[in-house]
Amino acid sequence: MSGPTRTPPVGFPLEDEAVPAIDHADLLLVRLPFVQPFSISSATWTCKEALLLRLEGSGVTAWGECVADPDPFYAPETTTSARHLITEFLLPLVEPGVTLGEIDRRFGRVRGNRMAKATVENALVDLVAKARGVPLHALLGGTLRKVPSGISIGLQETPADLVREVAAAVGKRYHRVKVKVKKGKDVDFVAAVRDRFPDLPLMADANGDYTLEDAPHLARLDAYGLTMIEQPLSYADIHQHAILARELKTPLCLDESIHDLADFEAALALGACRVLNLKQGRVGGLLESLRILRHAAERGVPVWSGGMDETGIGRAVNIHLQTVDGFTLPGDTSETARYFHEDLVDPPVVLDEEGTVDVPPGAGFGAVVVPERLERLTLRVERLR
Ligand code: OSB
Ligand code: MG
Repeated sequence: MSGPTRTPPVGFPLEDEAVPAIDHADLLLVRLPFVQPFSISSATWTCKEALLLRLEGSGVTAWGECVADPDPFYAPETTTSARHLITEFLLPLVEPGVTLGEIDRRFGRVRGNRMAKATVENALVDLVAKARGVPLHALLGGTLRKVPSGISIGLQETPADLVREVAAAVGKRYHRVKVKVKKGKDVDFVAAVRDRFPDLPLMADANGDYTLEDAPHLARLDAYGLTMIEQPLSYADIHQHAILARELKTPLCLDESIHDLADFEAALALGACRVLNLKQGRVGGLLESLRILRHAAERGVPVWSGGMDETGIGRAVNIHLQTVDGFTLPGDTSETARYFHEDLVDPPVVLDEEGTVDVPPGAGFGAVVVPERLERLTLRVERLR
């Protein structure tokens, strides 16, 4: 049996779904070259390297994508740590016939490692949905069939380069633009974008590059009408964000610091954030995301869906989740072509004339993994069961 858990059952229908029969479980490591390198304050990536969990059973094939990177430069978890957790601790807890709520309670005994947990949970939810022949959003109780778009633009060499990238995004009709900032690449860059696009919904993400001593400098960003500043301070901090929040007019949003509902409650209680970047792959998956969404909705706290440059598998999951009540702002939901020349799945995510994204039709996460591309982009396959 599992150990104690902090999260009691909360009555989402998803919790009562039973795990279908599983014939095979495989872990794949895939690598997709990026169209252009993506830089944040703490890392530069030239490709997306991701761990995928494939479950075959009940006549269907289901997938879960792990959002951990090969390196620990955004979050402590890595593809290698996730592989260890999945093979040694998480998958052994998965038994057919057991409900997803019970799996979630069992996973509660394993501390942290929420990216690894989300990988298994995502695959199980996809398996349940496909075995029943229903789309993911139906299991989640989502009502929207289109979700807003948003783009996260990586660090650029010069303000002029950034303005050019933002102009391209505006031309594509992205609903809001996020720009990455770091020390030495902040005020001038944001000012240049704001000067060219006075009314654009615009925000900045620092991925933890600043300290409290930078408060007066960060306060200069108040002049540019940003909707929020995301994770200005350490990936591990909540308390100092609460102090910084009192020094700034611009609302703070947390990303890295929030691993679960309890972290979110702590951040709200302290006044450390007024907005949440919810990445389902960072908080342990869809059930925890539903809990967080409900908590935020009850308190009127704005939430948007972040992204982790996912392949079409994780990207589709994020889109399905955004059909659920509680998301109040456009997220980092961008079209496939801005990341990859070629994705693992078809169809790609595209923006329509209104800059809106359709929820993929079909069972489970909806898009279909193309075998020939999967084979070409796979570095390693490992059969676990
Ligand atoms: O901080 O939100 C972040 C990508 C990788 C790691 C961290 C972050 C990001 C992004 C891009 O901002 C989100 C996306 O386009 O999927
Ligand atoms: Mg972020």
